[in-house]
Amino acid sequence: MSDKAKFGKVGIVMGSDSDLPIMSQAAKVLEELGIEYDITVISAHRMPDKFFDYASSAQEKGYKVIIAGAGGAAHLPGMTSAIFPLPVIGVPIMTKSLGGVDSLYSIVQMPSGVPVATVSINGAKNAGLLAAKILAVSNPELLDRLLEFSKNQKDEVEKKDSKLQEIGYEEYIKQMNK
Ligand code: RP5
Repeated sequence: MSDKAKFGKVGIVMGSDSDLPIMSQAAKVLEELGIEYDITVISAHRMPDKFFDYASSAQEKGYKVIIAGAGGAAHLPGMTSAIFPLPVIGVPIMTKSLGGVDSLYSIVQMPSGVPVATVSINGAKNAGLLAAKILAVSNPELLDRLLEFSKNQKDEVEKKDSKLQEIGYEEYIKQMNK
């Protein structure tokens, strides 16, 4: 077993390659934490047969969590949850016409009995972190990595505040806009 495989595999799936710039943020954070994943484009609407194969074979292929991103009439996460028995995290993708509220409502308003853990519009990084937290329930080593991740975030904010105290807000904003 590879080092990554020991935490369990995450599937990242999205409805279109236009979702990739956002969905890649989930991949990036899983990579940082050393979690095995794969990332794929499968449209529930444009290729329903292939989508069904993906969702119905996912558990036997070893996926423990699926992160599904889609925009507009975003049925991919909900339909994945209808078929795949383990946790599904939905990422509503921002849309040009309705700002992603269409995606958000399509994903978050699941009927009782078929849950999708929905993150914010374009919240793919948090989807990756949430998948990691789900896997960490039974993986103390992964939990340690998540604690380290949180500590690094805290250090970053503290560094920024020290700089603000040192140079003042006007200079800070000037430097931000450079
Ligand atoms: C959804 O339709 C996809 O998830 C994407 O967000 C949206 C638009 O797809 P494209 O027309 O860019 O392929 O299925």
